[in-house]
Amino acid sequence: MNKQLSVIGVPMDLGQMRRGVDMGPSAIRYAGMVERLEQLKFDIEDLGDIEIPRPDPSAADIKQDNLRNLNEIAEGSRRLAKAVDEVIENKRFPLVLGGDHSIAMGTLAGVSKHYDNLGVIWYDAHGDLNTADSSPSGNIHGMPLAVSLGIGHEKLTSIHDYEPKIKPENIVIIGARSLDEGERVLIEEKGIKVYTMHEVDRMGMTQVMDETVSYLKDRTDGVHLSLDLDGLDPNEAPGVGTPVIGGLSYRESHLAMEMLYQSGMITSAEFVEVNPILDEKNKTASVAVGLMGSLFGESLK
Ligand code: HAR
Ligand code: MN
Ligand code: MN
Ligand code: MN
Repeated sequence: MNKQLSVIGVPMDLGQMRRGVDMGPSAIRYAGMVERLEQLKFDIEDLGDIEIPRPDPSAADIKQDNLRNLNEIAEGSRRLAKAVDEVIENKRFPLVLGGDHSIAMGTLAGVSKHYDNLGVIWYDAHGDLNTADSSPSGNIHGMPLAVSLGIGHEKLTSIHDYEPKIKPENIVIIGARSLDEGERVLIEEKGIKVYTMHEVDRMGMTQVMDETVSYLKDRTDGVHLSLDLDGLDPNEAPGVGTPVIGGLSYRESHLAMEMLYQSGMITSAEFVEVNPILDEKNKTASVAVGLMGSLFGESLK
């Protein structure tokens, strides 16, 4: 694994309605991320936070075309893509801290141009495969995976001047338990690999990760982990804006991260949707840092 790591915070809260998720990067840092990773002998540089434009309260287009804050999110994503691109250019591993999940459009835009076949592990209660037409909310954090496939508003799909960012056959979704009708259609149509909670319950996380790793190993030349903390159960990760009961446990997630470390395949990562205002004593940020420890090679031996 690349031991040179660059951290980028993205205080983005415009992709959804709950305020506070813009403080996610601070909460994760406060939970001891840098110290934890330095113990694992990483060379860490913290690049600080990307500046996110604030919406003009007088503007009429705050929710234009069922795409709330479209222009500000597109601009923030462009800035993030540029920063992530530079990190990889400098041969370092980008670790991105959210912020709501809309930031994945920018992260993937910066990452994917460096690979012919970027794999994506989408660890999430949701599919984030909506478009303006299928979205029940107009919230862009429910759309970044579709956008990265080149499906959605042109202002989003064209971020960083190329599209699509990823191919459907290079995606694995893990932990899904809240999929909208349009998302199910897209999953079926595009043949996207999904391990819902049903599969996790039946097969166990060991088999889910074994299959995920061998599936991606053959077809990809790099793998991005996009981990939405709401993939975990709200009992263990309560500080998220859209909690869904019946989620992955901390232990399952910890095991998944360890198996990804052992696979050696992860080349970039992001941890998103930590909202300290909705949290209990920074529990969710601490869970995120714990999972980073496992992903980056902590072991008991
Ligand atoms: N699917 C719903 C929507 O599009 C809820 C999306 C919630 N999204 C996240 N990201 N928290 O996974 O509005
Ligand atoms: Mn998500
Ligand atoms: Mn989610
Ligand atoms: Mn362990």
